[in-house]
Amino acid sequence: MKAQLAILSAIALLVALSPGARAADLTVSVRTAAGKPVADAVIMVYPQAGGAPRPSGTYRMTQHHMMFDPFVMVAPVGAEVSFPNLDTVRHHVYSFSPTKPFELKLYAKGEAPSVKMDKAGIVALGCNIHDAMVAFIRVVDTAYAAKTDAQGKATIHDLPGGVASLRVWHPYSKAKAGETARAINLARDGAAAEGFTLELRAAPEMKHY
Ligand SMILES: [Cu+2]
Repeated sequence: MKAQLAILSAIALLVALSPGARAADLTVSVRTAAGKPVADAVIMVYPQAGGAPRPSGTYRMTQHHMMFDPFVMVAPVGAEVSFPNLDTVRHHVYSFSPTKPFELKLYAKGEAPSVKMDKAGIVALGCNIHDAMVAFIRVVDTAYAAKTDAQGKATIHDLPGGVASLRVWHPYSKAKAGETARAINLARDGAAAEGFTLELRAAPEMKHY
């Protein structure tokens, strides 16, 4: 009898502690007050249950037609980001951001120097030669991050259930440090949705974070 009880309470404990065999999907939509979809907003979820990012795949910030592509990149801490130059002109990529100050001195087409993003934060990019070239790398310390598409939407899959902090960052958001946050409580499975309204400033001249 005692053994049976022990087994039963062990099972109850396991069920209570289980992060859930299934997980939640969260879709976040971001709009301006006027209802316009906001692309390139970075959605970050920090579940109380944790989850650290692992760099995988390739992270490429190309220079093409005198522009950076993508405009906003989400990269996990530890990611090695390459900066391939696809233009016939030379570029000189730099960042003054405290998250990762660096400089890639003038380099030509076909070259692709890389930089390791070793801490979380914002890395604003510029080109010494072409002032109009601007882009951002948001280095994240959560496994659950994505950026919104042209419809202003991003879906983050396989989130553990429970309490989490949901953060939204956009390079031109008027919020403090460009970031808005709220606490959410995710069901153990199924789909959840959240919406944010951001006030954006007009794409400014190069701003150094
Ligand atoms: Cu350039």
